[in-house]
Amino acid sequence: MKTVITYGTFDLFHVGHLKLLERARALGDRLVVGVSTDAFNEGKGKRTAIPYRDRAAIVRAIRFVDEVIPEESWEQKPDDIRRLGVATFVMGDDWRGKFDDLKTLCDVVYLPRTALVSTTSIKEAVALLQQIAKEYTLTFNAPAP
Ligand code: C2G
Repeated sequence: MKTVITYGTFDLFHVGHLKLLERARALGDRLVVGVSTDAFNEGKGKRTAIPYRDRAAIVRAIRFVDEVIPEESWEQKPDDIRRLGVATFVMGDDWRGKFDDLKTLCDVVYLPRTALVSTTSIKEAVALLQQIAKEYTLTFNAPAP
C-alpha cells in the first residue's frame, strides 16, 4: 500500500485543485490530503472565502481522496509522513524546492500547476461582476433627471 500525501487550502475548489489531487493519487494506492485550517491560513496571510469545515468536506467527498487531515502548522509534515507511512509527498510546482528537506523521509514530487485557473482569479472575477452589477444599478435605476 503506497501512501501519497499533499497539503493545501483548496479555497473555492476548482479544476486546478482537482487535477493536482488526481495526479497525486495516481502516484500511489492511497491519497491523504492535509487541508489548511482557518487559523493556519491566517498565519499564511491567506483569508479564505470558504471556512475549513466546508473546504475539508469538499476534498473528503472526492472519490480518489482516501483521508483528510487538518493542516495546522508548517512543522507537522514530518510527523504526518512518519505516522501515516507516506511514500510520496506531492505539491504543485509553485512550491518547487520548498519541501526538499522532506526527501530524507519520502519521495518529494512537484507537479506542474494547471494554468489559467486560481482561487485569486475566481475572486477577482466575482469582484468584477459585483462592480458591474453595482454600476448597472446606478446607471439604469437612477431616478429620471
Ligand atoms: N494548484 C495547481 N494548479 C492551480 C492552483 C493550485 O496545481 N491552478 C495546486 C497547488 O500547487 C497546490 C494545491 O493545488 O499544490 C493546493 O493549492 P492551494 O490551495 O493554493 O494551496 P496553498 O495555499 O499553496 O497551500 O503546506 C502547503 C500549503 O498548505 C499549500
